[in-house]
Amino acid sequence: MMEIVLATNNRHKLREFQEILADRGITVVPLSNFPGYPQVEEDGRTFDENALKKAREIAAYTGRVTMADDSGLEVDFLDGAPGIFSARYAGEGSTDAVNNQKLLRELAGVDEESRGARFRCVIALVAPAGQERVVEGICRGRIAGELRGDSGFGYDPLFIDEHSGRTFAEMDAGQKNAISHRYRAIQALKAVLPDFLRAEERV
Ligand code: ITT
Repeated sequence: MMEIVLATNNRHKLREFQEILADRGITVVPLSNFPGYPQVEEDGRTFDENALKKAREIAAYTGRVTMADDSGLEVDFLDGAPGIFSARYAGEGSTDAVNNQKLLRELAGVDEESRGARFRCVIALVAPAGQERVVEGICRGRIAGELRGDSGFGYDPLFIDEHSGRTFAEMDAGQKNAISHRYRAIQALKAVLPDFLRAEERV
């Protein structure tokens, strides 16, 4: 059984990783197992930079193979915003509800065809000895005109999956986790893992 530390403070991400990786021989180890872990400042300019920074600092602290997820919503009409600022779109420390209200305001009066968006998830995998991989997953959809559904987190009540027409918050966890950007990034992660682990054995 392979153990990988997940460098996140977001309990929703933790649960999604655990569910998506449940039967795959990979145990997701939460940061809470490492009291005193550093708070990583997300000052990168891209998802890749932020994911790598989080994974590197936590791998160095724990001495364990670590992965980090940097993710967000990119809205076409807003030229990719909120992007890397998704968690703090309406200001530092803002809640999901306030971020969603801001997004609705920014898109007020924009018609349905122009409300395209994508969720993006970048995962960095880092070993303490220095090996690194970066993978990503995206999921296309569009932004609803009002909040719909109450499962999930973040922008889920506003993100309409283009195939089902339902928002992520109108799906149960199993349905979201079978199609989401995070699911796709984790599939890409699994594809690079054997080679990564073989190289670790040689370290
Ligand atoms: P960590 O950095 O500790 O992992 P965080 O929540 O700050 O936690 P990010 O910096 O990657 O993580 O910001 C991700 C934000 O993007 C998140 O807070 C949501 O607003 C949004 N987001 C990402 N994935 C999402 C999803 O599956 N559903 C809804 N919103 C999502």
